[in-house]
Amino acid sequence: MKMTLLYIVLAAVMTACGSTGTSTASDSTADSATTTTSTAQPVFDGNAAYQLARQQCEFGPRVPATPAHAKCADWLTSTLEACCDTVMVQTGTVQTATEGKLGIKNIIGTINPQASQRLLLLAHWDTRPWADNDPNAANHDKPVMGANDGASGVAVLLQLARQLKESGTTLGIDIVLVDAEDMGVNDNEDSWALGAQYWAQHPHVAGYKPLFGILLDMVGSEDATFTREYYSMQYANGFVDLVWKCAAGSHFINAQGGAVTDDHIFINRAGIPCIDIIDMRADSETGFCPEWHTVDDTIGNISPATLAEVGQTLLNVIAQLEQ
Ligand code: 1BN
Ligand code: ZN
Repeated sequence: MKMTLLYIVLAAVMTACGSTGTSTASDSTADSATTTTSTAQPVFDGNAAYQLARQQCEFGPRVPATPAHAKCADWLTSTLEACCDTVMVQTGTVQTATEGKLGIKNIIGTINPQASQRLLLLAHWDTRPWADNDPNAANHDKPVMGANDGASGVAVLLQLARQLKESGTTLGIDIVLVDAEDMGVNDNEDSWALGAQYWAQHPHVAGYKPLFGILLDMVGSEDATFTREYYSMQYANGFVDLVWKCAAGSHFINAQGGAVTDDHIFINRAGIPCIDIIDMRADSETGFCPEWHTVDDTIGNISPATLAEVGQTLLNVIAQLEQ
């Protein structure tokens, strides 16, 4: 029965983004933040999203159990409160691989709580305590600023919520900002995505069952390549088709990409088909952008135009699911 509903939704929207003229064209300037559309579709504001990424970075690295993390949690909560119908902060305790037990906060904003057709949107808001991929070993114990790896996905979701408050939507939307994604260690899959694992075991609503989930991770680089991530295709290939059809620019590449142990793995295991829009690089040793887990993951490497492309893609997907 559940599969039938998903099939009907996908069948109804599969051809939609491609056939309704919502293909987009970027402004001619190189770092333009504004994406224009050929329909009456609302336009996502990449400059506003950039400011939201910058504001997160102004707290400093948002490493769990630090004052910057606590202050940013309060700011995220009040920022969501301004544009969601309800906001809750889910607190819990998780076991880390290297730091013992840790208190976490997942911050959850809900739009249209009464709607039965729902979309789950996720991004991690914490930042990694160690820049352990930095080319300079002296930086390996320093925290990562996480302008891309943390702030970028959150910024797009905050701006999206603002714009949906303005435009209205009939869809139910749940924005889950998950904590403690980035405290993992090599060769231990379960040491990553601790906030998402906690949420998957303790959903904020009993029996919660959205149509789909979309995770954003590292969506701010000027050179981003968003290929079809491996586990997203394993768990939710039809939805990957839809999202890439709704893609609002050339950073989205309709080809299979690499696999990543990210928050979406645990959401899928909990029975919610969830995809990951993540910048993966076929030509890099790590599989990610050069700033990944280095001290160079700073706001200077964030492009308003890339944020705009990702946000516009989400607006296009939402428009299709509304129909
Ligand atoms: C994504 C961004 N991830 C961490 N920061 C997930 C990940 C887990 C990436 C394990 C590589 C290995
Ligand atoms: Zn990371």
